[in-house]
Amino acid sequence: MKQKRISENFRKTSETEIYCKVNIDGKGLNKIITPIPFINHMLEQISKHSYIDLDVKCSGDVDIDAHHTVEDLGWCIGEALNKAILNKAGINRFASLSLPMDETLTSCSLDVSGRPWLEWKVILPKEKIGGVDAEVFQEFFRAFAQSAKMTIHIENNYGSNAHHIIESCFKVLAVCLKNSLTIIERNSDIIPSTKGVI
Ligand SMILES: [Mn+2]
Repeated sequence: MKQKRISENFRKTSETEIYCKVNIDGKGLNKIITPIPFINHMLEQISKHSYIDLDVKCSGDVDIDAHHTVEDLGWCIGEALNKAILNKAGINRFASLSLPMDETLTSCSLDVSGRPWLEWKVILPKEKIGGVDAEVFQEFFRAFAQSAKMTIHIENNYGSNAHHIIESCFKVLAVCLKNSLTIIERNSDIIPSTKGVI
């Protein structure tokens, strides 16, 4: 029987305490508990549109600001995902997509490369979104790319509503995760790299 693509992660620092569990071959079920409602809304998007089951329980020093909590969430979820991906045999590996959300269009290209990289071409037209400093969102994606060991390029092509712009970034990442991590059955024992390892 195939090994399940499930993992758990726990991380505790003086700033945050985070537990998360991912199941790549899930149904997009999630239970997200963080001190920041807008971030709950965004993490639910990741789970729902990637079909990755995601449990998150997080507390953090949000009395200072959301920075540590949001960044550490990105790190913790990315790390859990990297563990759950196993040896990457059979996965599509690459995904690229433009995702509309009303007036907004955002593109993501993703490579489950084993090499962390974030290109972030997103300008948010408000200083705060859902009560969170807009600059913190890039930290989430950077930390996620680092610990998930993925190459991720996200570009907001156009749009005017700040909520739509950032939500479309999370949604397009989710769909690219789904597409890149899907296993091609007929090639499920082949690692998609000429190096033989990723
Ligand atoms: Mn929304």
